[in-house]
Amino acid sequence: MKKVLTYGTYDLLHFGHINLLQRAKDLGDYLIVGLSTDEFNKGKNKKAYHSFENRKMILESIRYVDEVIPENTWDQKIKDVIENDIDIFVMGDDWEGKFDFLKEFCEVIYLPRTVGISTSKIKNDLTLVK
Ligand code: C2G
Repeated sequence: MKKVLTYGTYDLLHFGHINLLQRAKDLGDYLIVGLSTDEFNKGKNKKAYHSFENRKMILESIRYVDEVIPENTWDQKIKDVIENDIDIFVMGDDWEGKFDFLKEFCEVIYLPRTVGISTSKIKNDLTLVK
């Protein structure tokens, strides 16, 4: 069984997220998502609209996602790759090169981001709605 791992905040879920998850799952048989906790997001200067528990429940309902684990720190990835016996690590290419240190442990693939959508765009556009 080929296991795939990716990470993210996945707040205000949109089609860019789904495109990433679908392509990640297509690379293997089992997809694990490391979901950023609310605490970890503070370090990313991100404040998710939905709590970790609600973002986790939403992700777990997606057909491409097989398991969701918490992302608490930047440096848990090697441990996660080893402990979960991961074959392929996947991220959108806004992270191109940032996780190449994982190449020692698994394949690393950066997938093209979906253009024209992001959680911050959604938030911004909503402030413009009368
Ligand atoms: N993404 C995408 N296209 C978009 C928006 C997002 O492909 N239009 C991808 C991102 O590249 C990422 C995933 O969807 O792979 C989740 O995006 P975010 O929730 O914004 O994740 P991020 O805050 O980048 O967290 O340790 C890594 C971090 O946790 C990544």
